Amino acid sequence: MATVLHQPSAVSLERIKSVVGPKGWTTDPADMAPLLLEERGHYRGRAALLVRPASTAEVAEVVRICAETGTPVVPQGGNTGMMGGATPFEHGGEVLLSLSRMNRIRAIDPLNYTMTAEAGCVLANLQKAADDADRLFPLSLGAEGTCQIGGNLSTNAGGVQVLRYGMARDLVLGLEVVLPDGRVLEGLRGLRKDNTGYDLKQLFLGAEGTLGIITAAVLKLFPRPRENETAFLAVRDPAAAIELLARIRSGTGDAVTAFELISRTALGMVLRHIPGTSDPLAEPHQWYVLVECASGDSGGGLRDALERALAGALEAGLILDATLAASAQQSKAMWRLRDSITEAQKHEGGSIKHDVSVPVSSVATFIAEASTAVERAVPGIRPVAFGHVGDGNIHFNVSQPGSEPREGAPLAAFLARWEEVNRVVHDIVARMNGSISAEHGIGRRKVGELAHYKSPIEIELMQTLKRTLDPKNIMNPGKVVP
Ligand code: FAD
Ligand code: 2HG
Ligand code: ZN
Repeated sequence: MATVLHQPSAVSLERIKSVVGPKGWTTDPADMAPLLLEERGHYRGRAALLVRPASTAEVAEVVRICAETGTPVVPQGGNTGMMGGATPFEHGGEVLLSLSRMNRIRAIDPLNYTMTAEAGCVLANLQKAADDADRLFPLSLGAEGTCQIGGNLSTNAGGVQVLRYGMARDLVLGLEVVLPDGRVLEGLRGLRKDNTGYDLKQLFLGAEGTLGIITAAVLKLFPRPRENETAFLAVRDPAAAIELLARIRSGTGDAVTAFELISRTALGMVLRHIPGTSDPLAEPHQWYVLVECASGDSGGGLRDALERALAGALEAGLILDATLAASAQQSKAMWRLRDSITEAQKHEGGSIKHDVSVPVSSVATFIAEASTAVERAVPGIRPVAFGHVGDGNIHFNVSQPGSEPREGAPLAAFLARWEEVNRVVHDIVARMNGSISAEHGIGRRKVGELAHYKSPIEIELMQTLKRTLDPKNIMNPGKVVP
């Protein structure tokens, strides 16, 4: 845990309060409590002050005072991150800076296919605003009703449409950032071409608030699809799923926007714990795929192409059963099954997460090897494999043995094996030239793992960047950088 040399003085806190005014700060424990608790309750932090600036100028002035007084700052968006990056440490000497009041869409330029939004805009609101302008903002993830674009960019979020549109990083043309000394890097340009030296915005995308605070961004928009098709498929096994992906991609003219693998264990948990859900297929199967295709053409050709590709896959024995959504409502119900896995897994006792990626062609081997290895390490453990396998990204989250009580000492004993189980899985990932964090980042949770798996030169460069941009180490210290 990071230590703080001194608590911020009452004088510096008063200076910060006067910058944001009475609506912009609180020390009320009840107001602060939800923002001090990490998504799954694994970390509960403390903070000297919760500050909610309303403008870039206010963020800049708060950070300037923090730099001058050596007060650490933790930026926070929707607090849905999974690595503890947005939670202050327990020592209580940090200022928690929420971007939630900076929630204006500053501009939409339909002809430039761009939208300029402040960091605190909730992702779903940006999707809606783009849709209202007959455009698509494609970033999409289960937490989209809560997470904020500033958090999405700071974690370089992935989600379910990376296959077609890329990670959050790929959706940014310009960025406005408050640097750790309080100066503002003004880069809100909506240019597709700009080779004027280093692409500085890339430093802050995925930096999890350790190099500066993102206050606004120019985001890429796309044509709004006219036809969407969703199918829920039972597949023979993960290897068949990967073969199927290649077939559907070529059979539909590369119209696949999402391709999600779901194990029966994961679906079973959803059906058990999430009200109003039901099995979309008549018989249970071990492995499923949720696939989504989109086209700019509304002539119905996409459905025909998808059906043809699925018929071929059925004949080849890759698919065991299939259902295509007949309405937007049915598609939504299928997506609800997928998006509820994280929530459902919480009801099954402790779970140890692995957000990993391997080459798409190695997904099936990874799942097989990792399942065998964790079952050997912890007899009875339940691998819950699912996720964005179209990107080679597997959420390999292992649940406590079903026979154990899901609270008290057995729960604590299972979670105490977190690092040990991580090591078993991450060693396999490393052997396959994969990543130990495909999309959730490093935060506080994986700093040790990063130190273990990244090369010394990569760590050294990260440390050099951190020291250069944040010499006083006030910007989310103790996170990401070993
Ligand atoms: P927070 O949790 O508030 O912060 C995350 C990190 O970014 C912290 O380090 C914080 O300090 C920093 N930060 C936040 N805002 C700023 C800012 N303006 N400037 C600088 N630093 C900042 N993630 C995926 O990638 N793909 C998924 O499919 C996905 N699905 C999810 C589903 C569920 C149900 C849940 C609960 C989470 C999911 N996540 C997923 C994880 C999470 O939603 C993403 O990481 C998201 O991008 C975090 O956004 P946030 O606004 O909640 O950020
Ligand atoms: C998802 O894809 C998220 O649903 C969360 O990235 C995965 O629960 C998880 O680990
Ligand atoms: Zn995910």
